[in-house]
Amino acid sequence: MTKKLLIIDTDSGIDDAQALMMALAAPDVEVLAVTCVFGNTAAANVCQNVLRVLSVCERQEIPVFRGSACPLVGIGNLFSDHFGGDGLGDVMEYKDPLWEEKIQREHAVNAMVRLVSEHEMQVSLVALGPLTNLALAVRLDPCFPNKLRDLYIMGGNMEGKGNVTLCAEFNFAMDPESAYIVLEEFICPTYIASWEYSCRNALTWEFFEELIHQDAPAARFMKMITSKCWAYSKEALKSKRDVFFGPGFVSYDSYAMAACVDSSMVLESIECPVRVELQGSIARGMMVLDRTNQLKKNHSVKIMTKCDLTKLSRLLMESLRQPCKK
Ligand SMILES: [Ca+2]
Repeated sequence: MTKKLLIIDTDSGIDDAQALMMALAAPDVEVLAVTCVFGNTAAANVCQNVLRVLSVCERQEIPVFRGSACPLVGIGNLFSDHFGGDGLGDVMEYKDPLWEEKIQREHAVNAMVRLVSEHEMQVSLVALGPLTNLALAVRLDPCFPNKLRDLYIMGGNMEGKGNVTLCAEFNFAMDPESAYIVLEEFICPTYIASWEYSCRNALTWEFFEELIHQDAPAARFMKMITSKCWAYSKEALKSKRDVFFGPGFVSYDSYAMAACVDSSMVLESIECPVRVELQGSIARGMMVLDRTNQLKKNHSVKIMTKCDLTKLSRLLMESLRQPCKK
C-alpha cells in the first residue's frame, strides 16, 4: 500500500508535539516535512521543539523547515503562555547548541510549495498553528491549493466561542488575515477541527494519566513536558474551556491529525462555506459558518462535529509508545 504523504505545519506546542507523534506512529503515513510557524511560542523555539520530538521518537531523518515569525499584518508579540514560554512546558534545561544546523536552509514556505509540486495531488497538509505559512504559499504559487490532496486545520470556531478573545480561537486570532486567505483560496478538500469540536470531544483526566504513564520514551517525554504546565493541572478547571464545556483532557491539535491519519475518525460533520471576520471590534478572527449560502461562495469545507473517541484514544495511546519500528 502506498503511504499517505504529510506535511505538518506547526507552532509546537505540547498538543502539536502529541499530534506530531501521532503522525510518526501511524504505519501508513510518511511525513515529508515539518514546517514551523510562530504561535504558541517564537518560531525559533518551535524549531527546537520539533527537533526534540523527532529526537525522542528517533525520527531525525525528517526535514524541519523554519517559517513565518509573525502574522501577515501587525506585530507578532502576542505569544500565548498556554504551554509555557518555550511552548513545551518550560521544563527543559538542555538546549542543543547546534540546533540551527539541523534546520533546513530552505524557507518553510518554499519547501511547502516545492514538495507539493513534486507530489502533486498526493500531499495532505495538516495545519496546527496560525495559517501564515499557508497564506504565503498560495501567494508564491496560486496553484498550490489545487495541487494538494487535502487540508486539515486545527483552528477557528463554529459557535463564536473564543479562547483568546471573546469570539476568536487562538490560531485564527493570531493571524486573522492568513486564516481568511486560506479559507477563501484553498479550494482543495478542507477539514476543520474547531475549538468547540475538540472541547466537545474531550477525554477524561483518568485517560490522560494512563496515557503519560506508559513505559516508553515518548510517554516519559510527554509526562515531563506536561508536569509543570497549568493547562494540564487542576488550575485549568478555571479556564474558559471548562466554563463552556466542563472539565476534561483536550489535546487540540490531535483532533485534526487524527482525522487525517484515519478518515473514519470523524463520525459527523457540517459541510458549508465559511469566512473569517476581519473587521469586527469584538469578533475579529472569528470563523463564521454560512449554512444558508448568503455569501454565494462556491467552496465548502467540512467542519467536524463528532469524533470516534475509542479510535482517538487508541491513536493517542499508540503515539506515545515510541520510538517504534515502522
Ligand atoms: Ca498548535
